[in-house]
Amino acid sequence: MKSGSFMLEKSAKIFVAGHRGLVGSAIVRKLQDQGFTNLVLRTHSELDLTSQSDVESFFATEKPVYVILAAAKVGGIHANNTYPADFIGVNLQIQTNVIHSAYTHGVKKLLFLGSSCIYPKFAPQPIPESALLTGPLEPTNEWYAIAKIAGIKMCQAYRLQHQWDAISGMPTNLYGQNDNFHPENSHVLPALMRRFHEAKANNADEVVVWGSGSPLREFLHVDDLADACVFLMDQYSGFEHVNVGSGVEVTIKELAELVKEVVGFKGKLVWDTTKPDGTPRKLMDSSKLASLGWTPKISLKDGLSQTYEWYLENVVQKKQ
Ligand code: GFB
Repeated sequence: MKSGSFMLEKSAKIFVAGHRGLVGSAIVRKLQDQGFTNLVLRTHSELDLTSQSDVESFFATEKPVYVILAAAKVGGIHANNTYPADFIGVNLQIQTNVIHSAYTHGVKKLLFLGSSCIYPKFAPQPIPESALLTGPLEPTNEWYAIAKIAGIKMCQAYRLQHQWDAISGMPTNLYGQNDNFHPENSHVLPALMRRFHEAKANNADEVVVWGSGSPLREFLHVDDLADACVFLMDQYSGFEHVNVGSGVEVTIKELAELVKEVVGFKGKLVWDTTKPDGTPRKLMDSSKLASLGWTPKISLKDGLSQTYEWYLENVVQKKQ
């Protein structure tokens, strides 16, 4: 199957798994903006994706035509390190159930989403798709990474054996509305946004930031990722997974300064070096996606401001 051989019909029944999360909710917004009218959505309490029998009967009854698999157990460096069993077990269950049932029940095409942590800790930078399985993983997130690698391989195996159109997209570190702002278990960007906001509200003098500040991270706004997902569903039908990055990386120190500025906190930063740094750098090589014709649009500065506005309206005001 070649790239560009596919066009999504606006009335096609599309199951977006994980539609309440950061990624799934952005994909739903994007599909609705683009005029897709037949989305199938299930909350966690309506459909437990870790249950093989529930997922089987959902597919048998609903018979979606396309699937975007954005449901996953996700979290930042601390959560990954603290709940390794959940990160490998829940993710393997969800993706195995959804991919297998989607194939069995005649889904035309499935998009599986992973993460940049699938790559070796010391992969060449920027990281090309071909770096997969070329070296040891970063220990703080190897459980999650192994699950995601299994998902990519499952899509590839079903394509090889059954000529089934399952593709994989590997986003870099994401942020945006509907993110998890938990103080310990979230990713760095929402964690810092909340900490700076609360420090400002409480007139605190300082904010604690984890690690050394030197790791580099690439950040992509989730609305850009959602746009890339629809693009891939529409345009790409290849064997290899596709990196989805912004090409823009900052040190954690630079990120902390940027978030501090957006929030308007005037105090100082204190570095807690007892906390892990994780991978030193993970900049995606997204040239394959660029060569297919997709590039991101939202700058980190704009994305941060939008996310803070959303946080103020949807998290802070709702608590009051
Ligand atoms: O975002 P984060 O948790 O994920 O951490 P990873 C990125 C960097 O920010 C690390 C530092 O160097 C952290 O030490 N950091 C500083 C903080 N302050 C904080 C804080 O308050 N909270 C957090 N969370 N970090 C995750 C993986 O790795 O990235 C997942 O564990 C997934 O599996 C995800 O792949 C995209 O980029 O290190």
